[in-house]
Order: sequence, then structure tokens, then C-alpha cells
Amino acid sequence: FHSFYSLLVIVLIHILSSIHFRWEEERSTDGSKWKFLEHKGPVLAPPYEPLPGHVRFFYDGKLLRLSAPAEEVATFFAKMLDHEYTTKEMFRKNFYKDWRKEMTSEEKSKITDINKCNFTEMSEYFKAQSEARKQMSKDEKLKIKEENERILQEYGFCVMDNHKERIGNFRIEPPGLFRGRGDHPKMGMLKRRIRPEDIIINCSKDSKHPKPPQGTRWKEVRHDNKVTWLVSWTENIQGSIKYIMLNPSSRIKGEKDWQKYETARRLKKCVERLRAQYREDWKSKEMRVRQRAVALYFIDKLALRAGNEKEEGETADTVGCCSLRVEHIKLYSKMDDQEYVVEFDFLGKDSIRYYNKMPVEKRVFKNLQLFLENKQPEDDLFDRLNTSILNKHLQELMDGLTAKVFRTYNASITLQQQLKELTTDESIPAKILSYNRANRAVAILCNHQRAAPKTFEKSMQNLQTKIDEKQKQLSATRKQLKGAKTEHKASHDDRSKKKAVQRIEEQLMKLQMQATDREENKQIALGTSKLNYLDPRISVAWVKKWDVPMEKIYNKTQREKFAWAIDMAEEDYEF
Ligand SMILES: *[C@@H]1O[C@H](CO)[C@@H](O)[C@H](O)[C@H]1NC(C)=O
Ligand SMILES: *[C@@H]1O[C@H](CO)[C@@H](O)[C@H](O)[C@H]1NC(C)=O
Ligand SMILES: *[C@@H]1O[C@H](CO)[C@@H](O)[C@H](O)[C@H]1NC(C)=O
Ligand SMILES: *[C@@H]1O[C@H](CO)[C@@H](O)[C@H](O)[C@H]1NC(C)=O
Ligand SMILES: CC(=O)N[C@H]1CO[C@H](CO)[C@@H](O)[C@@H]1O
Repeated sequence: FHSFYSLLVIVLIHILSSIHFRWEEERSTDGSKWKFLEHKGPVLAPPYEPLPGHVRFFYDGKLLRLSAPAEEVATFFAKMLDHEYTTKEMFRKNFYKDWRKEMTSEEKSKITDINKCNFTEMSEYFKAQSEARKQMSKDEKLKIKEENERILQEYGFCVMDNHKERIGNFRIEPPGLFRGRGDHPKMGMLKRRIRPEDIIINCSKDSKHPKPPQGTRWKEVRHDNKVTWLVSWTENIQGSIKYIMLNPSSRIKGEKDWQKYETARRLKKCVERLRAQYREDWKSKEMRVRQRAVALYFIDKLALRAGNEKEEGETADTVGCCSLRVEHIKLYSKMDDQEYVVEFDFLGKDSIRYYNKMPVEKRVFKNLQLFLENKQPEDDLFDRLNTSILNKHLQELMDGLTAKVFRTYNASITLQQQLKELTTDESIPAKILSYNRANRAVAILCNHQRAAPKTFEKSMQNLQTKIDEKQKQLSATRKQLKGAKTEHKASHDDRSKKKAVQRIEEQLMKLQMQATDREENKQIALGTSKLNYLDPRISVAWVKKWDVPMEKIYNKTQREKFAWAIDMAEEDYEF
């Protein structure tokens, strides 16, 4: 009898440990090994539809009929005519250069000056079209919706092993003009149409391969189960490879996301050791060790990028920590009432300017002086360092460590600290304002700036009008309440007026919070940090603790992406 029980226990232990083992194994594959993958391929951009005859293009005041290829590229410009971009020298120059490549030789000889081109009618035509779309009847709108749903059902899902998974963005971007962020040197260039011949498909050998449109062929069909993309191609502007992958809400993506934040959590545990180490290294006899240690200090304290992590276009002169040049920093042994101040000024990722003044420790300052000695402005600040050396060093310090992990760690811990500091038990709108402020602190840290939206002033005005109206309504209702009191009206009437005042006060407060939020957010982009750097488990825990509706913090797409964290629900989450 006894031996039966011990046998049972042994069997149970065995089963449990194998479950545990299987779970571990699944995690360690980092989600990117499938056995079976079947999908329908991408949805290509619709072909170009030539303009109707009554839409004319004028060159130097004279009517000119363009060939279809030249006309198509001209329409890209016309569609953006109201946008500030088309007034920028760089944009116009790049556009014109690429446009000429599409012209017939006759067009090339006629059109010699972009300033003599009149795109007005084209632009008006597209504006009228978009207006017409807005005015469409319910039935027409429904038809479009149904068609989109049909396409989603056909192309929007794949089968990966035994799961049906949503595909991320399965539509290939239509051709157009490249914008880029900031003052990107390639703005205005022609982003080419992607043809089937440009596209590589990755799927299982034994699956139904996606069919290219009739009369065309894919560039290649691969069967590589180590990658998670289904479709890839190379875009012509930066030469970067684009992918169609699974939707962020899919199992595999969720696991990757989870792992990223787990790595940041591991950094939290050992960051003090790393700091002690780099401080020690500031005193090293070896120059390369000192440089590495100062660079690491910048990455830790300023959340700088390592530099050329991704290949930027060769002309975009953007800089990260390792590629800082002498001209990008200035040293002040005293500035205002601070000592040892470093001033940074350079173009970072996406050509966004990074400007910051920061007091540093004396030893860092002395080291920087040393690195600057006998150098020209265009020389490298860290001449004994490059990204691969730094990354290798980070790997040695902690498995999986990169400069990005420091950003994730700092962003997440800053969010948590800020939330703790700012949130008070007030109304829901006040809590949301606190959350957005915490998110803003992180976005500033990560240098996620944006130009104030064009519509900013207008939308602020609208909001202010609403506030003024509410205020008027409030004082009117208050007056009524007072009048009722002096007239000793029935107490029932009194109570409902009091309620009305309260309700209006709440609405007014909500509007005022919105206005503050929008004003503070004028030049800051919250989306990037929310999506890429903030551990969603912090936000989820905060939402639960303070009883804030999840949809106030995450919109639908974000809720899908962070489903793994929302489901996980760790109470009282400590990062
Ligand atoms: C451009 O063409 C439109 C008519 O299509 C005309 O009204 C406008 O004056 C033209 N603009 C210039 C600068 O010639
Ligand atoms: C995060 O970055 C800021 C500066 O950008 C720095 O002052 C702070 O020490 C960092 N915090 C942590 C915990 O790394
Ligand atoms: C970085 O520097 C090391 C050593 O000087 C060198 O071997 C390596 O090729 C460099 N890597 C890059 C990407 O420049
Ligand atoms: C959610 O917000 C992001 C920006 O943070 C935006 O790009 C996206 O379009 C929004 N999605 C929906 C469904 O509103
Ligand atoms: C078999 C094969 O070539 N697979 C490729 C699928 O795409 C990735 C990314 O380009 C490549 O690394 C694989 O080699």
C-alpha cells in the first residue's frame, strides 16, 4: 500500500517537473520557432488610377498633359500641397530630382523649374474627393466597411503551428513622398511602389504558398522557421528591410515584449554593481577603459542611445553615444551655480535635436577634458570606442544588456516613481492628468519631442470656448440656487439644484484638466515611450489600484498589444 503511494508521488513529481521543463523550454526559444506557417501574403497597394481629364496641370501658365508615371508622382506632391513640407527647400529639391526620373524625355525638356509648376487643380481635386468621402451615405460607408472586413478575414490571419494568429500590418504601404521626422535630409524623395517582384515570402514548405497577382512572381519564397516575419522587402529610401509580422497581440509578440521588460527588471537588480564598476573604471590606466566607462555613465544617466544601432541612411548624420564628436559637447567648469557642467547638442535618431545641460561628477569632467585634448571639432570624442565594443562590454556585464535596456529600465522606474509621487486620491480626471504627467516625464527623458501639431491653437481655442460656456452655466445655476434659498423654496427643488451645480462643477473641472493636459503635451510625443519603454505591468497595476478605467490609459490597439500584462495582473507591482 505504502509503495503504491510512493510510486504515485514519484509519478506526480515527474509529471510536474516535465510541465515545468516544457514551460521553460517554450520561453527560451524566444518564441520564434514554428513548425508550420501558412498565410495569404500581403495586400499590395492598389494600382494608380489616372486623373480624370478635367483635372489639369499647368507649367509656366500653360496646360501640360503628363504621362501616367510622371502624373502619379506629381499627385503625391499635390496631395501634400497644403502641408508645410512642400515649402521646404530640401523637400522640393529631393522631390523634383526623383520626379524627373519618371518623366518622358519630352517632359524633362519642358519642365525645368519646379517653381513654375502649378499643382493647384490636382490639389483641389483630392480635397474634393476626401470631402466626398466624408459625405458618403451610410450605405456606402457600410459597403466599404464590409469590404475591409472581408480583406481582413482573408489576409489578416495566418496559421502558425496550431494557432490562428492575427497578422500585424498586412497591407503594403502605397507609394508616396518620404517625410521623415525632423529635418530629414531625404525628405521629399519618392518612396517607390512595392511590386511582387520585390517581395520575399517566408512560409512552411508544406503549406499552401501565397499566390502572387496574375502575371507576376514573388522575388523569392523562403522556408526559415527561425524568423517570425511572413513577408519582407527592402524600401528604397533608407535601404532598410521592412517586414510583415504577427500582430502585437499574438502569443509570440507578447512573449518577446514580456522578455524585454524582464531583462530591464534584471538590470534593476544589478545596476548598483554596474555603477560601482564604471566609477572604478574612470580611474583606469587604459584610455579605452576610461572612455567606455564615461560612455556607459552617459547611457545610464542620460538614457542616450549607443549610436548607429540601426543603419541610418548614409547621408543622415545622426549621432548616438559612441559616435559623439568633439563639436557636440561643451564643458563648463562653472555655470550659474553649478560645477562641472556638460552641454550636449547634436542630432539624434530620426534627426531630432538632442540638447541638454547636465552637471557631472568631477572625475567624469576631468576625463572628458582629457578626451578632448588635441582634437579637432569633427574628431570622435570616444576615439577608442565603437558600438560593437560597447555592446560586447554590456553583454559581459549582464546577459542581454544593451543601451536600450538602460532606457527601458530608466523609463519604467521613472514612471513608477512619478506615479507614486503624483497620484493622489482625487477625481478620475485628476488621476489621469497625473498619469499623463508621469508619462511626460519619461518622454522628456527619452527625448521624444514633436513639433506642436498644426491644429493645436485651434483645438485649444475650442476647448477654451467650452470652458467659458461651462463657467457661465455654472454661475447661472449657482445664482438660481441662491435665489431658491432666499425664497425658502421647497427643499426638494433645492436639493436637485445643488446636484446640478455639483455636476456642472465636475464637468468644468474635467474640461480644465483636459486643457492643462493638452497644453503641457504640446511638444511631447507620449506614444513611443508608452509603446516601447514603459513596462505595461506598472500601468496596469496603477489602473487597478486607483480604479481608473483601462481605456483611459490604453486605447484599443494598445490594449491588444499589452493583453499579456493586463491578463497577468500582478497586484501591487514593484518594478
Ligand atoms: C494655378 O492654376 C489655377 C487654375 O487651375 C489658377 O487659378 C492659379 O492662378 C494658378 N496659379 C498660379 C500661381 O499661376
Ligand atoms: C534616469 O535618467 C535621469 C536623467 O535623464 C537620471 O537623472 C536618473 O538618475 C536616471 N535614473 C535611473 C534610476 O537610472
Ligand atoms: C570597433 O573597434 C574594434 C577594435 O578597434 C574593431 O576591431 C572593429 O572592427 C570596430 N567595429 C566597427 C563596427 O567599427
Ligand atoms: C492608439 O494610440 C496610438 C498613439 O499612442 C495611435 O497611433 C493609434 O492610432 C491609437 N489607436 C486607436 C485604435 O485609437
Ligand atoms: C532560408 C532563409 O534564407 N531564411 C531567411 C528568412 O529571412 C531572414 C531575414 O532576412 C534571414 O535571416 C533568413 O536567412
